Amino acid sequence: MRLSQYFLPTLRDNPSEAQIVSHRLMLRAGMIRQSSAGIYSWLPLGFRVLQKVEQIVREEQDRAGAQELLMPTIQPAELWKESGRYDDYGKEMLRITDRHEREMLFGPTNEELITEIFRASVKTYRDLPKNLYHIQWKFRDEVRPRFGVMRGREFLMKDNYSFDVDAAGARHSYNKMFLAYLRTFARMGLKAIPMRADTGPIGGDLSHEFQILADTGESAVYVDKNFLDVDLLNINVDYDDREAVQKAVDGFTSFYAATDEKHDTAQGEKLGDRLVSARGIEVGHIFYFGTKYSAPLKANVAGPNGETITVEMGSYGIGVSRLVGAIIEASHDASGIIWPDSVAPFDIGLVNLRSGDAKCDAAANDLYAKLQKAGKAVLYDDRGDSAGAKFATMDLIGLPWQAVIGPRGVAAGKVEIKRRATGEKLELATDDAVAKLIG
Ligand code: 5CA
Repeated sequence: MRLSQYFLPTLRDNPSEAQIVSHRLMLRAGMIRQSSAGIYSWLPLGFRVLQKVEQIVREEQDRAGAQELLMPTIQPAELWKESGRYDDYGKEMLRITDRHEREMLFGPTNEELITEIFRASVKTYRDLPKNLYHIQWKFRDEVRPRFGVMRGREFLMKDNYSFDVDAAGARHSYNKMFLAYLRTFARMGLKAIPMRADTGPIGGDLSHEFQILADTGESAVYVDKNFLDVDLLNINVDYDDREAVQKAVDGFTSFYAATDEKHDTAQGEKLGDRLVSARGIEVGHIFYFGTKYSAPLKANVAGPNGETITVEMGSYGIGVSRLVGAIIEASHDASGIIWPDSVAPFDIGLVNLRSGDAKCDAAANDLYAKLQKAGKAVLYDDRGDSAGAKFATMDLIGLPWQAVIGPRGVAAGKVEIKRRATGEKLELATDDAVAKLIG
């Protein structure tokens, strides 16, 4: 993509409304634009990152045996009356009346709707277990939307729902999601810490939140320092092996980690100076709530002896749009964003220091073509701006690699490449630079 043609409305100055670094950088890098409080448009650069994050979430869900579907954003109020949550949910729920005076709502979550889909078609224990997910926009009329996409009113969530015949099966479904979550966040370069948590309006008695440590986090959290050294990138448990999965989960939960509401001061004190008290950003939350929805909504199946079994359920959420902000909170410096390779909007930023100069243009066009041919996503700054402005833009938008073409390098047949994360620079012959950049 040539930057001269790309829609990248960057800002030079810090927008005064943004209180935290990820919000500031998302606005300055032209990733999002607010349309009303807590509601954002995703501009091309931001949308590419959102899609990358979504795809990692999708791959890890699929790997763990969940199946993707897509439910609507607008739901009928009747279902929520059946579960008893219509009144409980209060003002956070956006209630809508259609032209026929039917009560509808913009879904804040989907337990009711998925349970209705399930009960309409699954009638026997033989069809279980099932785990269904979607990635869909939610609306919660938060009292205090803030921090950009971190606490929005409209936000993108991956939510899935497991259905099992018994508690042991449901526990296995929960455990698989637990491990899938650790893998998901690790692939985005994040260390997400599973913490025992409150269940709030979703309900149930077993629940973990996945928290990223960051000073700007909304939750106070406590964690055993030793957890921070645990390798989360190489979790390779056979998801069908119930015992192995349980053992792995037991291993991760053996470290003390709790949110404020669940913090046990006595247990914390036992850790001595191993206890880290910090702030956290909740990027995921999983729940096992048994028959809380399946009982009132009558999601029953026939058992082996014709008996009626009310299915055991769990639900599992990931804040997909929030993650984009959380990744920036975890990975930035004074000059801008530093994208982990796995979620970067483009792999390489190509800077032509003297656009319009025949030799520089030829060298830049050649490198651009070669990198694209090798399957790399390249953002090519072919504009007539000053070198300083071009470097500042590249640092701000945080692509993992920068490749710089200038008159001096062209004369010597060289390209300078820079790794954004470390600042390390190498001057290489064009073919060596291509080899390095395509990895
Ligand atoms: N039904 C359950 C699980 S599917 C549920 O709704 N859980 S939740 O309320 O914890 O939300 C799941 C995730 O969505 C949270 O962990 C958080 O990362 C994200 N999230 C929740 N509220 C917001 C919000 N207002 N803005 C951005 N992300 C949010």
